[in-house]
Amino acid sequence: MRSHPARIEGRGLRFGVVVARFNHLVTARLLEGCVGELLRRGCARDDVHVAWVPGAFELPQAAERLARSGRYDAIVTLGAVIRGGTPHFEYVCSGVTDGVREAMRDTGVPIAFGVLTTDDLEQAWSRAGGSHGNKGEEAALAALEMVNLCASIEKGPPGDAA
Ligand code: INI
Repeated sequence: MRSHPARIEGRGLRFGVVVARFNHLVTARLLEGCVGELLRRGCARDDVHVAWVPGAFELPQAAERLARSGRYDAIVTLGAVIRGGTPHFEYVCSGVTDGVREAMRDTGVPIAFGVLTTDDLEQAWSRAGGSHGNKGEEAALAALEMVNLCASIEKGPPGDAA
């Protein structure tokens, strides 16, 4: 049996990061976490390109454009959808989750989902650098792992002669 290694290595890779301006105090912290993780893993600062969009609903379109440009090894989407008193929350949540999934499926480029969907602001804060970590960092790690896995799948697992 041979395994594809789970590698979290960013050297030489280029990332597009799309971040929603809505709830920007939260999303700025997700962005900080995401970029920090990419740099810690060896990415060059100039190889991380950030695009802001109005809200989470717009993330899929920008993510798809970045993916289709051919300039990036992976994309990270960052947003914070916080439940209000109306069904709007559900529409934005399903729009962004379906949209990001479809963009990844249609382009074949790894697109990490760093979008918080929480009942209140407190839950969002705790996941943007608080007691529940920083989901921006987690999304960066997922993107890094998927890029490396896709590359390994292309060339075969280590030691494979075929
Ligand atoms: N966008 C968010 O990113 N988070 C939210 O919590 C949110 N709420 O609650 O409405 C939100 N709405 C805006 C939406 O993403 C679009 O930008 C807007 O509908 C214009 O298309």
